[in-house]
Amino acid sequence: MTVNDPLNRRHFLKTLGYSTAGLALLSSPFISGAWAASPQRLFQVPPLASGVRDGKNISFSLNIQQGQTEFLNGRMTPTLGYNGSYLGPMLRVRRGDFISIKTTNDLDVTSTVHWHGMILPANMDGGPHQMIKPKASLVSKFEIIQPAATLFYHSHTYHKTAEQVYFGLAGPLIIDDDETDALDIPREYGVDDLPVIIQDRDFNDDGSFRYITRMPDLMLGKHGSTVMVNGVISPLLKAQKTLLRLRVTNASNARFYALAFNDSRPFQVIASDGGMLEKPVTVKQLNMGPAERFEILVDVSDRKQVILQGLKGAGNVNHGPMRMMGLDGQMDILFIDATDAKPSEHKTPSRLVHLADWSNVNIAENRHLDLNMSMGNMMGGGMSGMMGGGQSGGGFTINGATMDMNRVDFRLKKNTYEIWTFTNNSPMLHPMHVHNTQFKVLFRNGRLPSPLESGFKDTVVVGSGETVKILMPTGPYADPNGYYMHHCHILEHEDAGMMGQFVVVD
Ligand SMILES: [Cu+2]
Repeated sequence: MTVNDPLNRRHFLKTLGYSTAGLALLSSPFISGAWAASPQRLFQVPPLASGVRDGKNISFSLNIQQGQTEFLNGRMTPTLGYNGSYLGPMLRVRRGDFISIKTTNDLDVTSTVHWHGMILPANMDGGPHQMIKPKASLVSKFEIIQPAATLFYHSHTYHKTAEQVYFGLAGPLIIDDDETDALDIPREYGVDDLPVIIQDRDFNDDGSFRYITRMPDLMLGKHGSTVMVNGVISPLLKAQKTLLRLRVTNASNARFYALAFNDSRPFQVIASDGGMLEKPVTVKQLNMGPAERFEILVDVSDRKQVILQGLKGAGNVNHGPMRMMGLDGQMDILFIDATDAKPSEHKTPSRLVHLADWSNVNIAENRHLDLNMSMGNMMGGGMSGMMGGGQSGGGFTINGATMDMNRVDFRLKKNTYEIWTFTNNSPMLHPMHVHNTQFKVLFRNGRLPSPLESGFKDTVVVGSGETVKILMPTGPYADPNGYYMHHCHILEHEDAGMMGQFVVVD
């Protein structure tokens, strides 16, 4: 169900107490304006987690729990969340902090919590080797040694990541630092500095989430026809300031977005996955794969009403036979009404931060990662084969293999740099994520990457037929028995085995 669906819109309006009799004549009875579709609910800011701070030590508690969430008026959706019924609180930390997070699993199934984008010891990474059994707790302790950035955390449970994230196990995390604090950009949380966590979902008639029901949900990863921001379907943000900093996180299982405003206004991209760019990049459209983050500045000083949309044709939705599956369509993601916005005290700076020059670093190792899918295995193994990955051969492979918890694919040396070359021989795009690092994209098909890929990244989209080279620091932590993951962040692909493991040694 989407807000663009006129029948549902009628339902929304009724539940809001509006008469729907003259609906066809009303451009937007919700607020004044000329929007073709109406937002149903207000934008929600994820609550800040109440950490206990003692100098540079800060501790948090997370509870993995089941709940019910009312996304649709009058219908409850069974969901999962951290410290709430759906998603999790904002964890806000500072470079130089020593953080300690105690996560308790109140579910009756095993789960994990992975710190996506964080440079940290392998045994604190929260991947499939750090399972939290039902009713058990796990403490993650690490130092924040990387620049200000918008990260996130989510379940990384072996073969269950996609399902657990879909039902709600993800949450936002912000790192602050002095360099970014010194910039003249919006930074008032919940006022002009806003997390925008984008997810797509499908609903059954009873309000429950519809998850995997057919082969394409596994092949392409689960796509939903309803889009949510911070757990609210296509919400309305009443802008308080005329310059907004949106920390956009694509926390969808599989959907790619081509973000643009409905009036095609330009906006500035100021940060990618791992932190600030050197200078803002002005765009009218921003493509995002699953797990990618971009911070954008949006000027709404014209005090108009605009819609952040996902344009048609993004990512894998038009892939071959999947074209007929109805996964594609324009989505109204976030409605922004700037009518009452107060003048911002900030403006878009011409320069942001200085990024270290890695052009002369020594390369300790070159590695090649061949991304592929094997149709034969997929057909033979069917749904269960793909779900099971591993033993059946699975469908999606890295260097011909699917994930094996007992196999180490790469052995990296700590405090070095490596070049990884991803070659995608499959017919789909894959957003490839590497744990414990923030890398730079060196080349895309032999060419320099776009300015949007000039900053720190932990996830890079590799299109069908593309070759992407990244330059990756291996980080300061060594542990021959601690496993980090590298994988496709289409979560159904990850669960189907498109994942490998590496260790970092002295
Ligand atoms: Cu993939």
